[in-house]
Amino acid sequence: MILEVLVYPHKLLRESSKDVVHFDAQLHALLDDMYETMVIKEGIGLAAIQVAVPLNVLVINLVDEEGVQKRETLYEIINPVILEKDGSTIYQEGCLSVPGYYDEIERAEHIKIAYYDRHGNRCEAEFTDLMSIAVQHEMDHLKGRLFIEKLSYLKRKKFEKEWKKKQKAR
Ligand code: QAP
Ligand code: CO
Repeated sequence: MILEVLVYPHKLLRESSKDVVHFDAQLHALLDDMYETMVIKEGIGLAAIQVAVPLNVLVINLVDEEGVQKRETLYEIINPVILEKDGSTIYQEGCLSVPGYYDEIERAEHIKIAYYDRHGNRCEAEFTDLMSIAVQHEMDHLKGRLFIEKLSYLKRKKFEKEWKKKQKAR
């Protein structure tokens, strides 16, 4: 099922999400719906709060060198915690909840996380490059934070002005 993706400045996007307790059929349905929604909207990452579900659940599916999004490379990440992070990298980020806007954001280059898979198995993984950026971006959603909050004061002001103009135009 395709879900509605909340768009900035929806107030739910500022909400902190809660840990998943039951790794049941309802969670699996949520993960499947999030995946379907992300792919159809041409996203590479989606947090549950973006579809109005305040749970610590995210899906990430990068595209390969040919630009193809293969389901085998899908990550379903539940209740993640950062164990280690280091380095720094800058990337032109976007977000399905802030459609049409992209800007450079600085994040840790490398992270190590602990999380659970859909069956409740505890996992650990280390990420660099785009996957590291994507996990950090999506984990921010779980705390109610959007990438535009990391912009400098002036860039944020410019963004707000452009966003208001765009809202009026639609
Ligand atoms: C988060 O972002 C992310 O503006 C996922 O019109 C960002 O999937 C991970 C999208 C940067 C890694 C690096 C954005 C689709 C998708 C738009 C997305 C749009 C259509 C964003
Ligand atoms: Co986002």
